[in-house]
Amino acid sequence: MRHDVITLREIHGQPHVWRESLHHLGKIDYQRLVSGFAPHEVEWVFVGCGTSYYLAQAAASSLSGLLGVSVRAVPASEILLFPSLAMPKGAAAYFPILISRSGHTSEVLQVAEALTRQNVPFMAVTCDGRELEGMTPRVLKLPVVEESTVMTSSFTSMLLGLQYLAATLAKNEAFLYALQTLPASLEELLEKYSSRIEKFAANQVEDVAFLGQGALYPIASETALKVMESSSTYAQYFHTLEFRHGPKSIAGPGTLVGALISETGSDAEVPVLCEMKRLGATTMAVANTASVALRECADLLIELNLPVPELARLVVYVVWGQLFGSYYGLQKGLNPDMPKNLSRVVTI
Ligand code: F1P
Repeated sequence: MRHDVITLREIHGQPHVWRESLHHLGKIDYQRLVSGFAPHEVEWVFVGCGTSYYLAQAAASSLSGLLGVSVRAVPASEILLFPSLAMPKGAAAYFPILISRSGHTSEVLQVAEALTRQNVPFMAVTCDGRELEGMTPRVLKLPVVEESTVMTSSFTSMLLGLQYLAATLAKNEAFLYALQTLPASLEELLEKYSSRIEKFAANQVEDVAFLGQGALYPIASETALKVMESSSTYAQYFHTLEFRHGPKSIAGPGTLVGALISETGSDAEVPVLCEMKRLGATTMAVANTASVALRECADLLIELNLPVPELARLVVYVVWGQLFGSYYGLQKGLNPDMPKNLSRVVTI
């Protein structure tokens, strides 16, 4: 692993960061954070930009799956430009959760200001804090110091934080215990697969698509974003079975199709990847356990073997796309620590 590349160091440092974060999360009073806004009584709206928007989607799926409540996730810009679409019953009918690693992103701060003007309480989830943490008493701040422009350990740690909150409200001790096992599991998986991904990144590709269903759809979205940001390669993301409905026309030699295979939907998802393999695409798969068919269809297979609930695997699924994006960027002669056109925070 290239120790001179900060982004790679931080990706490989996630087991340690997760341990620190989980220790911190064990000391928080979640009832105070959400007091007056029980998710069975008020619809929560997760809000973010870029990676933090995909985090918002993954957090919404987690809350919905753990508590059986309806939740929504929107980009901050939608609340600013189309508030009646984003929150049709009016902001006061919702509990907004504003997610921002930096706490400095202009669109998120503008949403915070608008909610404050309307006297609508909201929660902030952040790493750096900055202005956002000073705009509400309800702050979930993760002990993550991340230098890289692109978000990696900040994404996984804030998602762990929101899953920890949801599982606490659900009194789901088994899920909380499962989260505690992830740092050690990731350490072993990084040892096993990191160099394989570095070798796999030597494949030259033109078109890239990552696929996922259910709570893995935002993880596929974030995976594609990591490839775009870290290697300046255009990558798309789709619900797995949606790929057949038109986008598969891109499939062929020179295409990389990556599938994040769920446990629930694997019987339907694996055939999609095998179909793309038959069309000549290069294929990559992340699965918890692989069927014979998947082993035959995946040029690179990352098998997790995690004995934890499916939702508790989300943070582990995203790591391989984080690595692929950086390794592929290096392969193209780029520097993942200085991604083209990007800054660590978007201010407008
Ligand atoms: C959001 C964001 C990131 C993106 C880049 C610029 O930041 O758009 O998603 O990867 O780092 O900032 P934040 O609001 O979470 O700080």
